Amino acid sequence: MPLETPVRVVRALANRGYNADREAVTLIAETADPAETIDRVVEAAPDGALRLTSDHVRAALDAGTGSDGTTSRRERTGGTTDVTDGTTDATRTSADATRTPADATRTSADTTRTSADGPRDAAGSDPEDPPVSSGTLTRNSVDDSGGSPVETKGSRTVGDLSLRSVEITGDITGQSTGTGEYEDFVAVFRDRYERLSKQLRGRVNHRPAGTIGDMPGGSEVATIGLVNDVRSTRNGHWLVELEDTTGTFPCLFTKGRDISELVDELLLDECVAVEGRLSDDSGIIFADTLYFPDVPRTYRPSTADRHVQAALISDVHVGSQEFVGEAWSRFADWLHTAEADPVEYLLIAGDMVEGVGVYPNQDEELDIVDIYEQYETFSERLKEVPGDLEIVMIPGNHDAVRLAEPQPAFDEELRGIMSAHDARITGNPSTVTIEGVSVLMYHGVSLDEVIAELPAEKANCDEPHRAMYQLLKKRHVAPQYGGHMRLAPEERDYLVIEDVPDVFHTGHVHKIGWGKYHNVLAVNSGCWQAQTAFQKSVNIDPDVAYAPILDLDTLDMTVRKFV
Ligand code: D5M
Ligand code: FE
Ligand code: ZN
Repeated sequence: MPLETPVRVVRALANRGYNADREAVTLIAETADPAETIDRVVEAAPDGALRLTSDHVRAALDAGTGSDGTTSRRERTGGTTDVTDGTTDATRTSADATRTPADATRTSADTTRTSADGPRDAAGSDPEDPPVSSGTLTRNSVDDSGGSPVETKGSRTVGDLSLRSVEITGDITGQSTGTGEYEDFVAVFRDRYERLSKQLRGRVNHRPAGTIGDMPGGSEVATIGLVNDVRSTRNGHWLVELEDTTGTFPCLFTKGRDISELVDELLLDECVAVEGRLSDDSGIIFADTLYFPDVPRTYRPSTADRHVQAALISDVHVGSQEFVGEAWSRFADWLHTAEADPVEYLLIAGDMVEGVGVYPNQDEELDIVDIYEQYETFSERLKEVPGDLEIVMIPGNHDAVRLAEPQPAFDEELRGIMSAHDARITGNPSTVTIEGVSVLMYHGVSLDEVIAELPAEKANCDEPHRAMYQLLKKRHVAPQYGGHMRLAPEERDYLVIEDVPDVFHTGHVHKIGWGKYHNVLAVNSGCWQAQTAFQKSVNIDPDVAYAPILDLDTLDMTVRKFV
């Protein structure tokens, strides 16, 4: 492997799951055999090190140890590296409340809006409960009647800061106990079962799987379990195996009945209940009803006591050649105008930076190759928005934290780089309660899986909010283990949606989509990265430079465009 240039060294390290500071890269590039040096440095690096320093390189060169040094990112980070504490100081004051806009006369190009009595979204909706309103930017279902271009006048006035409140719950940061061992997987699935089966227990009279076979043939019976297997039979029926803490039991969904269509919605490892009749030999349940933990239809979200708004964004991807810096500045400038006075909160659902070594050949499209420089530039970009904004950030799959979910928040070093706004930096997922409105923030890697596995009318990439409805229905942000989504087994399943949120905010798929599911507002927030070569090759057409603005007093949404 020719490794004569620092960029190649960065790429080779990234392939091993490491970042390195510039001096370390230079030291490696200057050795006689950089490939061999990388092997040695990787081998000698302390467990859990995310970034290699010049000290690591020197120590490895001095020790003269040699080995093959191949360690996957997953093995290396398997649940033991997060040590930071996500608690934030409630008494803080705004760092820079008196900023004035760089260019307050700019106008935002366009807006689209929805309201509670907006367009009815009939296609593919939950058959029992049509969503109240929903929208995507690519379909003509968007009601833009109230959304003529708005002139921006005057500059931002900061209101009474004492009215603000932000509370964070469900954050893994500093709580990680997992070691990646088999027992941890047993523990996390047991916790998932305990907490989700509790939500189903009131609805069915279930029996432990291990005892169902002892019941008389023909009995009415119910079972609650994690989906262990879904298989079609030779006759076109579906065999679904459910597992609880006592064993597994097969349930047959006969073809042609309404219930068999629900099998399409099942993902492995999600928790469901099945009710039906036991076969004569007590070996199988003929399923009559399938229950998901779901959100109660009667759910009534909380709202703020005053007119105040939050901007919901994600996928900024600073460091990518496709990062749309000018559009970002237009967004930041708009926030400095009087029109944006009610916007007091900014939520960022992951992928702050492009990262390094995330996808094959990603480095060919990097504008900034050093991960720390990427965060420094992101921090500069963030300084463009008003200093009084309350900012909440979670990491995504491009960020420099462990990839496996739940992801802990940025470590101390990265917090130091992004310290300007005194942002609340928390794990993925986290629930952020803003003036009484609970917002479940999750980056959204599992959406890829939900979209790939489910029929298009239930989940597709042009309507990401439909995939989010499925996660709400399953009461779990990433039900299926394996595939794209990597699970870090912890004592507790942080990915269970224990309490129904008022708002569910995700990103990752780079498409805007929003709508209400049983009165919960689901918002997927688009991106600030123009189409990449990879996205072009697979026909992903991202929604770039839109900012969903949420009214916290009504839970209505306005999507603002800064293209
Ligand atoms: O992901 C943005 C979207 O694009 C998300 O739906 C995954 C998909 N994506 C992007 N690049 C790749 C590669 N190389 N393989 C598979 N899927 C990909 P983001 O996390 O922002 O890159
Ligand atoms: Fe992204
Ligand atoms: Zn992502």
